[in-house]
Amino acid sequence: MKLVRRKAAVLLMAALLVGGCAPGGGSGTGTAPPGGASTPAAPAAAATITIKDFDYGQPITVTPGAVVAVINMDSAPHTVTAEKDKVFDVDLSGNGATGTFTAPSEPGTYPYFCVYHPNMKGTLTVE
Ligand SMILES: [Cu+2]
Repeated sequence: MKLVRRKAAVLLMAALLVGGCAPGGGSGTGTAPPGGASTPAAPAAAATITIKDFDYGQPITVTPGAVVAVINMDSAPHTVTAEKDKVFDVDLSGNGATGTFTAPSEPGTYPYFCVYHPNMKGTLTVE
């Protein structure tokens, strides 16, 4: 883990050096970050549910069929399981495990829960 982070730092350094040497840079006023900062990388998740302390956090709203990312910060495993016909169901082991599911294509409100801890409840709104 440490090694990876260090490698990333080195790469970042290299990128910065390259950027610094690029022509046209220098003393410009309010230089925009080098291109691509706003380009969505790959099929990015429309929203993220962060599970922490046995809580799903704020309810989220997404468009039909959107990809929803889930991250489980707890050490315990959790799921995001739709109450209605399990139209979505993702199981996450603990300690930062991530997963994704596809939001239903039908607009509506989708309550979900954790199969391991049924007192955990959240709501996904599709509209
Ligand atoms: Cu749980």
